[in-house]
Amino acid sequence: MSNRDSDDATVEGLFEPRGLNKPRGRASRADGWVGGRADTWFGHYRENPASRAGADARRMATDETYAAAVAGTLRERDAASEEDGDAELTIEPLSPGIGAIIYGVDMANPTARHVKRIWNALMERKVVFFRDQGHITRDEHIAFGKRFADVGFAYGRQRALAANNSPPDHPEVLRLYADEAHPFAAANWHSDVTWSNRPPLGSILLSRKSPPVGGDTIFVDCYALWDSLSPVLKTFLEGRTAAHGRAGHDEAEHPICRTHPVTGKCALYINPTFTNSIRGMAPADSARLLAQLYAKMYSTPEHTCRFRWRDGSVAMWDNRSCQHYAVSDFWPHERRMERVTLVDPSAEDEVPFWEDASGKRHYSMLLTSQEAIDTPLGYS
Ligand SMILES: O=C(O)CCC(=O)C(=O)O
Ligand SMILES: [Fe+2]
Repeated sequence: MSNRDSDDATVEGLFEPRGLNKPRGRASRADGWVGGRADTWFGHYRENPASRAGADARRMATDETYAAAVAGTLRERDAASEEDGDAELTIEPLSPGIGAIIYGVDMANPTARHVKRIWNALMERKVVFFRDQGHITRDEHIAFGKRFADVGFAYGRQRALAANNSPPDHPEVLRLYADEAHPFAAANWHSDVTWSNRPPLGSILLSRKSPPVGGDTIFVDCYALWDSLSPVLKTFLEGRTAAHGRAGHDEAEHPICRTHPVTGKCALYINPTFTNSIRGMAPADSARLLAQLYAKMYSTPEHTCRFRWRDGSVAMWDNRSCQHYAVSDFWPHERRMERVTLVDPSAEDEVPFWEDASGKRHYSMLLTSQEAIDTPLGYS
């Protein structure tokens, strides 16, 4: 693979076999701990500490002082995140890169300071969790969501779907209930509602009843997924779009590198649940590249955290920077979840976009009518 770092790689070149478990080049700090992976391909670059620090991996490999500074930053960050500096809250990372459990919050009565701190933690950690919130009512659940953004219907903007799984008096609440007679879990990797051009900003999922074992939810950091692609693949994908949804029904075209409206970072924004194809590629090439990307995205535990539910536990995720997967291993037990869905009050930020080097935003597009998107067929 001589053209590894050049800009002229062909699509075919991206898939040349690289051989299994062969050492490639000089191992360096910047390569982190990833070696000997059987699934390594050209698009797998580095699950490296640099990506977690937002640092320059190449410079780390050659500049020891710089690498030491990056190490210092990470040490400090991991230590600092254990304590908030605000005696009321404790923030405990669930993994180095994604997820944190926040203690000291009563969701029925959060202070303004709590709200600010939770929001900042959410932007940094992509998903945050709370324990022991089973006492909150549905109204309090909704009110908590309104402290951060607008609260939408069960799937965000789509009123038509709300009736399916919402209590009649609370169309904002989505019930995700499973038991022996009704097995159900969203056991597929996804970001919510990417068949719409206005997917939700995030969700706040509360466990009303958890199984005694199983039914965890896994989250993956989509910034890290983007960061750890090879430079050639990033260049190839940047500015490209993919179609999501069901053709002719509810379909939207989104940037593959989605710029986050708050952090400005790029998240890898495709998922095997809703994404159909990469625009501008032959169908076979698109299918192959998506398959390779998914293999990469969902086989990197370094970029994930896994949350074990208890009654009253809560997950609050940023739907723009992470994806999730509910593990369907808990049958025949009961698992009763209730979700409040956040939508972005800013019309400019709500629609996904990729921001190019000149600061211009390239927005997602509808592939069907707005009406079709807003009255979809329903997803089970
Ligand atoms: O049940 C879960 O853990 C997650 C369900 C889900 O995908 C969602 O609420 O968007
Ligand atoms: Fe979901």
